[in-house]
Amino acid sequence: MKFTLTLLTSIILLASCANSQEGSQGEKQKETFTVYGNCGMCKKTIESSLEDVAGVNSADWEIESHQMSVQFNPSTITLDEIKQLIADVGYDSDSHRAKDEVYNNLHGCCQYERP
Ligand SMILES: [Cu+2]
Repeated sequence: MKFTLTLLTSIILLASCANSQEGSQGEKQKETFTVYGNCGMCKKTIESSLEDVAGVNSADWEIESHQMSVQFNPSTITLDEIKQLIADVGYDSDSHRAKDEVYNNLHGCCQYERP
């Protein structure tokens, strides 16, 4: 029984390893969506929430249009996870809402009008 479990675990590990190798071959997806915010400080906070995140190749938020453009590897990270990371630092997007206490901790000038 224990042996079977170990065998199963190694098969799963091997399979996920093969998966991530497939992903590292430069598969890229580009998405644009709305993230609510006000200023250059928001831009910094929003963009740095995706800095050094595995699977994210680029992240750019435009102050004027509130448009977030991300380029990422969909086999490493999902769009949903990306939006959640942005919500975690206090910013609402078209589908994910930041927690009130995180929003309330934003700098006064960054407390954008919530959708
Ligand atoms: Cu701001």
